[in-house]
Amino acid sequence: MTKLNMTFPEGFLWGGATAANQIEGAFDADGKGLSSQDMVAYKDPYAGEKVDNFTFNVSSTELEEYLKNPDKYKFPKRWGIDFYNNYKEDIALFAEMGFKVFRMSIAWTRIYPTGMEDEPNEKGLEFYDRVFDELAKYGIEPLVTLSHFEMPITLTQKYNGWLSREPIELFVKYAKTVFERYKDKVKYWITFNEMNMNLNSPYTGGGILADTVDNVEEAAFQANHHQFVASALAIKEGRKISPDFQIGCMINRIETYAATPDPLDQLQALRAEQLNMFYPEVQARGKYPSYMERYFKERNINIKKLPGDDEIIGSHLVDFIAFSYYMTHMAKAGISDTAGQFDSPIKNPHLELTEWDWPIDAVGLRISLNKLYDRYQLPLFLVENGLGAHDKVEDGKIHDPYRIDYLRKHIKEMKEAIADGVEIMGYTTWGCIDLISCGTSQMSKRYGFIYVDQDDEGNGTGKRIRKDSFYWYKKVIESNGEDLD
Ligand code: BGP
Repeated sequence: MTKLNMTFPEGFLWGGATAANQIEGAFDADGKGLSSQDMVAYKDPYAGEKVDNFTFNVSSTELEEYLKNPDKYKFPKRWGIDFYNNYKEDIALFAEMGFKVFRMSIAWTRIYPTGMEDEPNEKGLEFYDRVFDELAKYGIEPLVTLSHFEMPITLTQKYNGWLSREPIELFVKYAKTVFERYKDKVKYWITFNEMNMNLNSPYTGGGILADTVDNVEEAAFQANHHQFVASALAIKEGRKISPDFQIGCMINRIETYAATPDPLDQLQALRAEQLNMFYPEVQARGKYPSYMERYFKERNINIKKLPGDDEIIGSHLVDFIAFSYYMTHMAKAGISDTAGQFDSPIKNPHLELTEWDWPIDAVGLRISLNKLYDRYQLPLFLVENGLGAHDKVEDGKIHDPYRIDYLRKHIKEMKEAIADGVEIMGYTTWGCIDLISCGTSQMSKRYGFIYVDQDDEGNGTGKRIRKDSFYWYKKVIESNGEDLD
């Protein structure tokens, strides 16, 4: 047998991933408007308050209350980890690890505070200029998400978010502004983060107040439809602005196994697979897959489309498929469809769970990489993967062998997939620096190589400390994935 190619390609983009609303803080600095994530209040899971670990929705009554009495609540995404003021130190640390790429997002509300202004906010634009220039100093490529689970809260109040068509035009205006401004500084873009998470959390993904609609699933898909059109139109504009742009779509990839060989369980798993693939089907192949017709009919879902929408969607396809990978699910006939949900009601006995009950499945990553590549034959970008854990500081050090172990196993499986023939552009671990959790708003759910001295309530010095995993990842990058010990 000839030797397998088990090495990462030259120029493989190693790095880390973040999102504006989970790191920046400075929520009202320099003209920034309020975003949907600025309105997510912290609920203390240790004080008996119910933390919605999986749906992270905000209701219309909560929103009204938060707007009326903001001082009564804590909103961790308003303070983040103060990347807004600390970006130089943080980027220097990424550079020390040898990052080739840094995934970040732009906060729409820094550029258009309510989404509706005619002119962008220059101060907001300048902030990202500074960040991109700082990255360039170290030769780090930015990978920029235009909308990572946030939009101006004004658009939720006025239009119930992406449920309406109006945000399409406003989003395209915003995309054009940043494409133009940063065309010489940014090459890699993602339009929307994890499109499939609208189903799980219509508020997070679509800015929708779920308690105000009758058919929540229909609303989530309607929002997705508007986002498909907006994404395609943004790609159209992007291509006019720079031929160098590489623009991708993104899903939260959840591999779903049938619980048993029972054909009905297999069918259930196929359904979950189809639903997960629905999004790249539309954005990479350019049309709604036929299997969704039955899905929609059976659930009384009517998607309102305008003439021309299908053509727009079909004419501006993505260059690559980005995805996050954290877990796998199990499917069993008769047990409600879990696809698109974060929570799986059936536990896989072969898998260990994280402290937040997320099943750990490195081999599932290889399976997912193969399936996505077989299906779309487009380069893949693994833009989120990582372990949320409680870290302890001992004598000023953080020993996190559990994180190293998790990442090592996933990187090994990525290597296997490369040997299988899969084309992978890069790997950005989630939360390369500790940040505010998307789902729970906790600081104590840490993913980083860099520890940030801050607690769930925002107290602490904010000091950055290199964890053991920091030195480990540095070696991984230096050796282009050869030294994983
Ligand atoms: C993904 C989101 C990220 C991120 C990650 C981990 O779904 O794109 O924003 O936070 O999940 O989730 P959590 O922060 O809830 O642990």
